[in-house]
Order: sequence, then C-alpha cells, then structure tokens
Amino acid sequence: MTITPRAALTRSYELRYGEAFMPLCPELVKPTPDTLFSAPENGERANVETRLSRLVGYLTPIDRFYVRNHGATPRIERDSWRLELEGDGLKQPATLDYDALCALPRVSLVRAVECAGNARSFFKSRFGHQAGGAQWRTGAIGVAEWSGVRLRDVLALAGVRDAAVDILPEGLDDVRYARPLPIDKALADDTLIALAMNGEPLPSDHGFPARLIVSGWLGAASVKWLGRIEVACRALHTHWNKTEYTLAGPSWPERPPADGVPVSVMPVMSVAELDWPAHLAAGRRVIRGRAFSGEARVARVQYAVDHGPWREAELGTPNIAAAWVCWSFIWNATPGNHTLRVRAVDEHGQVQPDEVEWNDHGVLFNAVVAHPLRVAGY
Ligand SMILES: Nc1nc2c(c(=O)[nH]1)N[C@H]1C(S)=C(S)[C@@H](COP(=O)(O)O)O[C@H]1N2
Ligand SMILES: [Mo]
Repeated sequence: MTITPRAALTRSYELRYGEAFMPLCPELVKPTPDTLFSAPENGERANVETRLSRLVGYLTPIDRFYVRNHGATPRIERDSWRLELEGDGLKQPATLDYDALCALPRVSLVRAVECAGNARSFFKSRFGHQAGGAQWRTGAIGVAEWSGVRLRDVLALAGVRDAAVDILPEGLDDVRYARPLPIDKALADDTLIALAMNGEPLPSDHGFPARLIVSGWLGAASVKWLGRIEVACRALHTHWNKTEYTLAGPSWPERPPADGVPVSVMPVMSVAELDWPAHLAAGRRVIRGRAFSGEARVARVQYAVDHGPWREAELGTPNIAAAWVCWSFIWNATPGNHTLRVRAVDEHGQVQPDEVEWNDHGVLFNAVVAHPLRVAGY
C-alpha cells in the first residue's frame, strides 16, 4: 500500500492557497486558519479545535471540523488500500479493497464525534492544576453526515464467531493507533465504516479512505485510516484503553490491566456558539449553541445569565440522538461583564452537573461552566 509523504500534500495546498497561506497546524492536510480553529495548549502538533462562534447550519462543515490526531495525517492511496480482517473471533481471515466495501449496502447517519477530553482545560480552572493532555476548551466536537457501510456487514464477510468478545480496529498512521471495542457495539446497527463525510469523500485528516464511526462513544473509538481489524475471543488491551481514555485517579477504581475505567459513552453537555470570552454589542441578541448526550437525544436546555433564574432555551430541528440539537434564546444585552450558564437535560433525565470529580486524564468534563460575556456600550 502506498503512503505519500506529507510534504507532497502540503505543497499541493500551498499551490492552491498561495505562498502566504500559513496553516495553524503543519501536521494536517486541510487548511486550519486561526479564524476557524484554535490550537489547544499542550495539544502536540496535530490538534485543532473548532471555533464554535463560526458554526453555520446543523452540520459542522469540513472546513471547521476539529481534528484530533496522535501523529501527522497520513496520505493513503485508495487503489492500493486494503482492509485486513483477522483473529480467532472470525471464521476465516479476509482482505477487502475499496471496491469490496463500496459493494455493500450504503448507510448514511448524522452523528457527533466528540473527543473524550473535550473541555479538559476546565479541570485546571476548577482544581488549580492541569489534567494531562490537550487543553481543549469546548470545541473538540463536531457533527457530520457520515456515509459508508455497517461494520457488521463488513465483518460478516469473514464470519464472526459467537465466542467473539472484542475487536481491535487499527489505524495506518505512524503510531498505529488502535483502541479495542466490545463486539456488541461493533455489531450495532449504527456502527459504521464511513467512506464519506458531508457528501464528500472522507478528507485525509478525518481518516481517508475509511474510518469507524462509533455512535455516542468517545471520539477515540472512531479509528481513522482503518487498515486492519482483529476480532478476538478474549478481552483486548492497548495503550488507548489501558492508560489513556480511562477515568483514573483517587476517586476511580482500577480495572487491571487498565489504570481506571475505560471511557465509552459520552455524557450530556452543552456549548455556546460564542468566543471565550464573548464580545457582544449591547441590545437584543440571539445567543445560540448546541447540546448533545452520547447515544441519547437532548430533551431540554436551560440557561441563566448572571444570578438570574434558570429559563428554557428554544430547541431547533432536527434533534438527532447521538448528534446534537441547536438551542437559542433572546437576550437583551446590557453593557458590562456578564456570565452565561447553560445546562442540558437528555431524554433519560441525565443533566449536566455543577461539578465533576477529578480524573487524571481529564476526560468527560461536562459540568456547567460560566461563560464570560463582555458587552460593549452603545
Ligand atoms: N488512526 C487514528 N484514529 C483516531 C485518532 C488517531 O490519532 N489515529 N484519534 C482519535 C481521537 S482521540 C479522536 S477524538 C477522533 C477525532 O476525529 P476527527 O479528527 O475526525 O475529529 O479520532 C480518533 N481516531
Ligand atoms: Mo480524542
């Protein structure tokens, strides 16, 4: 299989965007101008978060969808790409090319991908010290329409044994990123191998030619640049379910060989489509945002400005489970400094808490935050 050196790609973007084009993130292929993205502190070199104030429409456009990579984006040729299926959980191994995937029934789903570490930077503001990893604000989430094939249909080509326990999807990036997934979730109706995003072939940074989409789970489950899937009749462990993407620390149990509880479903959470701090002009403003909750649908969103009462925000359409819902309210902005609090409640009654417990890797922060609003005078 051919993997083009990244330098060659950067050059083609330079041609397209001109010499003056300065990417925020040199390890990525798509342009990441700082008008659309910000780079989290401690975020290595290949991570950019969405500026939520630049969202338009229900879906996150590709040009502003956050990227979380453990290394540089690899460039993979579609024609020489292969997906290897192997392991004692399969009746026989199989090798598929791109056309073999395309021949399977097509499925399109609107789904969120959210990093388990989204909002990690708030651990520092609450506890006084940083939790390990990229210091995301709240922009490590996006919602796209993913089209592809069911992982179940792909695995069926090799035959899954009843005794199968875990699968290990592996990426073709330098680090060979690979996080195990329980077989039940792997075989779920809405677990996909995506080949397209928002109607376009998957962009390189988002996993071209094929990536997993694991609905409602942490982004780390949705392995990009898929090259191999092992299916095993035993529990599988890698760095990414043992010592990263776990709830670990004094308040959490160890689950040997993991240092804590491996993260699966994402919690209920809301974000405002505002800069941090937000700068607004005084007068009647529409304040907007998004709310989401793992595999569930959001039922209500409430907001409070300064020390005012909680009020109901208006929810938009669509409201898709395991994606998000747009919310809004009208606020009469008066000059000065204000704070906005927002909390979402999902269809199962899960509500954003006021506080979360510390965890060492800084995952699953979903507490209500006080968003600073600066309103200029008339
Ligand atoms: N092969 C591979 N897949 C990966 C990663 C990676 O570094 N390598 N990062 C994971 C993490 S931690 C997240 S949050 C999502 C991010 O998806 P995105 O970059 O398309 O937004 O991809 C996941 N899949
Ligand atoms: Mo992530």
